[in-house]
Amino acid sequence: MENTFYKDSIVVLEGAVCELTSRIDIMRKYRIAQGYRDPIAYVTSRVKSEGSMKEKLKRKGMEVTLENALERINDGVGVRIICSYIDDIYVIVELIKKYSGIKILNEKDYIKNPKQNGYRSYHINLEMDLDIIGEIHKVRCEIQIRTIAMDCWASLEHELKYKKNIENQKLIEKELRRCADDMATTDLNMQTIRNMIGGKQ
Ligand code: 0O2
Repeated sequence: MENTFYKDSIVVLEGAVCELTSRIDIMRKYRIAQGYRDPIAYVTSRVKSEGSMKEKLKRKGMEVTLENALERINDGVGVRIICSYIDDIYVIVELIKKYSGIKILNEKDYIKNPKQNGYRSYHINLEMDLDIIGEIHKVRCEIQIRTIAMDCWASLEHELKYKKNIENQKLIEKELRRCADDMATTDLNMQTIRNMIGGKQ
C-alpha cells in the first residue's frame, strides 16, 4: 500500500514497535524462567494509522505535518500491555522504567484518577533510542497498561465514540460510566481473590 504521509519514517516507526514488543517479550520470558508469575495476559501494538494521526493533529490544533506527527504526538507508536490483575500493572510499570535507552516523557495514572467518562488505564509516554545500523533514531512511543476488564470497556467505548448522531447521548454516557465503575469493582474483587489464593507474585 502506498505510504503518503509517513513516507520513509514508517520503517523507523515499525522498527520501534518491533523493538518495544520484543523487549517486552524477552523480559516476560526471562522473568518466567526466574520463577516469577507472568503478569501479562497479552500484548498488542500498532503504528497509528495515517487517518487517525491526521485527525489527532487537527484535534490538537496542530498543522498536519510529518514533523509534528513525529515530534509532538506521543502515540504514533503504541503498545498495549493487558494484565490479569490491577497489581500486575504496577509491576510492569516499574519493570519498564528499568529499561536502558529510553527517556520517560510523562506518566498518566488513569486508574488512580479515572477520566470523567470512566476510562481507566496507565499510560507511559517515552522516547526510545532506536539503533538502525549505528544511527540512533529517537522515537516517541506510548505504552498503555490495563487489565482485561479495562481493555474490554475501552474497546467498546472507543467504538461507540465514533458512532455519530446517537439518541440519548447523556443516558449512554451515564450507562458507560456505570459499566466502567462495575468493572473496576470486579477488578478489585478479582485482585482480592488472587491475594487470597497467594502463591508466586
Ligand atoms: P485512538 O483513536 O485510540 O488512537 P497527550 O499525550 O497529553 O499529548 P493524548 O495522547 O490525547 O494527549 O492523551 P492520552 O490521554 O494519553 O490519550 C492517548 C490515547 O489513550 C488515546 O489516543 C486513546 O487510545 C486512549 N484513550 C484516552 N482516553 C480515552 C477514552 O476516554 N476512551 C478510550 N477508549 N480511549 C482513550 P487517541 O489518539 O485519542 O485515540
